[in-house]
Amino acid sequence: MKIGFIGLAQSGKTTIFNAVAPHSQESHMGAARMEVRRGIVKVPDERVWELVKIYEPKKITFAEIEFMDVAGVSGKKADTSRTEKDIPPALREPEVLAHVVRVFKKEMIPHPEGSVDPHRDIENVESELIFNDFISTEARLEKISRQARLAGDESAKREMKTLEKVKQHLEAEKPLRLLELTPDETKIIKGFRFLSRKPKLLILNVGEEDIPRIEQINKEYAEKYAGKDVDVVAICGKVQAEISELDEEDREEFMQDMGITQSALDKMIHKSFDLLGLITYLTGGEKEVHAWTIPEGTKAPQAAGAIHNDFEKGFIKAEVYTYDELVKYGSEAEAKKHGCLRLEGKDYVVKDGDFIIFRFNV
Ligand SMILES: Nc1nc2c(ncn2[C@@H]2O[C@H](COP(=O)(O)OP(=O)(O)OP(=O)(O)O)[C@@H](O)[C@H]2O)c(=O)[nH]1
Ligand SMILES: [Mg+2]
Repeated sequence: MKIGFIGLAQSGKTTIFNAVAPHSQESHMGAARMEVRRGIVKVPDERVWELVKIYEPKKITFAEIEFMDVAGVSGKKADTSRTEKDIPPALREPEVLAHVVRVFKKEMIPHPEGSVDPHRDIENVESELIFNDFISTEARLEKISRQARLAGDESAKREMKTLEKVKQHLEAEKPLRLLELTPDETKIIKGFRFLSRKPKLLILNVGEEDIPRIEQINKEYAEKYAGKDVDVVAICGKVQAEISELDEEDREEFMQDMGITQSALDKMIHKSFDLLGLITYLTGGEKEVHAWTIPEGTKAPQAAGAIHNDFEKGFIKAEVYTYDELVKYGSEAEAKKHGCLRLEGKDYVVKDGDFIIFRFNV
């Protein structure tokens, strides 16, 4: 999974990126020549450590998330001279757009709009995403309308029809997250990677002085903005960056002193998993304990496919324990004795926290 930080200049994107992904690399993107920093982070998961105690494996593999410091927005929406080429390609890459919103005051640090106004910025960036999608849609429509007319190309006609629907929605200044599409239409527009269709996480970057009120602020904004494919997380980027530089032991104490209950990384990962409808199942043995990420609703054979194609193709059955029961009894054998082993077939929908042994045939 990829999470991309976007937001206005000086809103704290890099500060927060550094806090959650301290070991990152810089890379340059082709045409737009925009610098994008990337950092891969292991998804913290207590369950993995508990399984490690049981199996003492040679290898431990956590789920991973890639964070990207993309920037890429200006908060200027209807810039009529903008064309498809001005939209940074890196914006298309992430599955979740994390919009860093400046809430911290700090007069010394300039704001591109001359004043701190989080609600204005949230609306402007949303409008910009919508406008960018509008540009992409128009550009594509122009290109294929000729094709549809001249060659009587059926698939071009279908695409046009869907894009007209998309365009109308965007003209009404609504994000594509809110547009109902049929499975066919969804397939047609998938390749465009529309920006206003991506789940969005509003990251409220609050000042140090607001930490005591952070839950309250989170709630206020969530009431206004959270909804279909949008969620809100309030954090203090500056303090989170300081926390990330501390040793494990000092970290806990510092967080307690500051009145911070959960790290920014935990909050963001948790909400992003929810936005994308992702869950985790676990496998384990002497060789390896491994956390696997799959979309909610995935059936056993496809879940097995996350490990290897052959597991999916040759799927016979899944032996499933819940994580809780396995840890409670301390071993597969004990859990089995207590009747906790389930044999599941190809229609079984895998649950978050399932511990699975796949039986397959190749
Ligand atoms: N007081 C305070 N300052 C912050 C906070 N977050 C970021 N800053 C400061 O704001 C300034 C801009 O932060 P950056 O993280 O560089 O912002 P950015 O969004 O990456 O900026 P650009 O890459 O230039 O667009 C820096 O001086 C940070 O120290 C915060 O939570 N509190
Ligand atoms: Mg930056």
